[in-house]
Amino acid sequence: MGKMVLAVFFGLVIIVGMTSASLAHHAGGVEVGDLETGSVVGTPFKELPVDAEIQAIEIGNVKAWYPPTTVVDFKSRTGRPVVLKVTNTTSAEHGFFMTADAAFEAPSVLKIKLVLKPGETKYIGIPTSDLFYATTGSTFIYNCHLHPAHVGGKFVALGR
Ligand SMILES: [Cu+2]
Repeated sequence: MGKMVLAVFFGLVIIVGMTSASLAHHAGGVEVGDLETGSVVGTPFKELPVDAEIQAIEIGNVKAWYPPTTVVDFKSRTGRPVVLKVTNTTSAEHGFFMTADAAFEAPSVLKIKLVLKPGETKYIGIPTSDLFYATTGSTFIYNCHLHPAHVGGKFVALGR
């Protein structure tokens, strides 16, 4: 009987844990994860098209996020979240930091920050509401918060 109660107790703990995880899920917001396990606003990354791929590259001594400009066209778009695939192709750790262009910065500004190990790929899901709430403009900048000399780029939300 004692064992039975214990089993039920553990069962409840697991259910409570799952509920809070799924609540966090449906609350929306920017999500960073892997293709196989990650999701944004409840939709797995593998079911969403990738809007842009951004890579940390090294040419000689120059470190850069490539391409220098990423454009996503919102004119003919449904409300699905924006999905960015970021890959570190180099042999050192690099940071990906994306935020609204300072000139258009709103009080509750969108800030995405992650660190990629050498060779690592991550998916970033951004609900369109988060993207547009973040700024009155349509330009975001991305750079590496680990290396000041690491050349960054610009994300343009076209036609919003
Ligand atoms: Cu870097």
